[in-house]
Amino acid sequence: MIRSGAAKNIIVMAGAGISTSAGIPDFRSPGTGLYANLQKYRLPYPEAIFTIDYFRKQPRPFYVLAKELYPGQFVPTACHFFVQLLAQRGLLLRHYTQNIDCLEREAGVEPGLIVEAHGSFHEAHCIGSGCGKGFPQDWLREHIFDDRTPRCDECGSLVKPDITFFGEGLPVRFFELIEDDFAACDLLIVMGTSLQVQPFASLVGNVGGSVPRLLINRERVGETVGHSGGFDFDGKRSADSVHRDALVLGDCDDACLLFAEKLGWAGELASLRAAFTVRKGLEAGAGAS
Ligand code: CNA
Ligand code: ZN
Repeated sequence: MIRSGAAKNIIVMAGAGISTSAGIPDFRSPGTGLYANLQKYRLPYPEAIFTIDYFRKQPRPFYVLAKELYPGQFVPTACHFFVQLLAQRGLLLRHYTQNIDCLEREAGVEPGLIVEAHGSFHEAHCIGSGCGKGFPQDWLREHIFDDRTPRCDECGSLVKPDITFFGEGLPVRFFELIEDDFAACDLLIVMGTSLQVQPFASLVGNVGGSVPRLLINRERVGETVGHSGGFDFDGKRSADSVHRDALVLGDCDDACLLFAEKLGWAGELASLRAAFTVRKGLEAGAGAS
């Protein structure tokens, strides 16, 4: 479809799995996922670390974790650069990510093409009722790296980066764009997500009824999301004419490298990765001097 020009409004939906090879653990992979490694924070239950009510009472575990995961310390993966290749060729309608690591920005994808569905570290606000004062990213970053809990200078309440916790609404931008984007989509690629978090997960059902959907993931997921909108890899629910779901079970970097090769883009993908390394090296050099 990409080669023939039939797909030119591609939406990518991504989750933590596209960043695990960068060294950022996902939530749910057994043994290596964040939830499996949160014992040291003595949480009442693992998801508490991203739950707004718990955060109001106990903000430290989140801030300790935020320091570990803070954007800028990791290198984008083959998946991120593959998305940037789609963008460079004018084929990317939008990249919807649940990730808060900003690695798609780091890979060069322009912010207008990205929807950070669960927010990001780019801005921060006071969560005191009736306050909501905004704070710049650098200020927040300094607090996180100095192990100081950020507090509002107006009302003394906690300041939290604008990442979406359980119990909070998604960013306005998400709701502003989904309707038109998914109506215009002609190929959906879903990578590295367990599709367990709503409303993100049910977006797979928002593309047109015959639009091809590809899942690249280590495990088979998304067959029951939404009412009838979930994947139908075996064609059990669909007539032959609309059987349009495909599954690549495995590592998403491997799959993106394979796709790049099949599309004749392998050289470009390698160049993007090399250019990133050079740029970071120059930045580090400039910082040191
Ligand atoms: P999840 O629930 O942890 O699922 C990750 C999925 O990716 C699982 O199905 C894994 O099998 C799969 N997976 C992991 N590594 C690979 C790989 N290399 N190749 C292919 N598949 C792989 O994570 P979701 O993103 O689905 O959950 C939504 C949460 C996770 C969002 O709210 C994120 O904010 C949150 N999160 C983000 C990050 C990040 O920003 N990098 C890290 C951890 C969690
Ligand atoms: Zn305040």
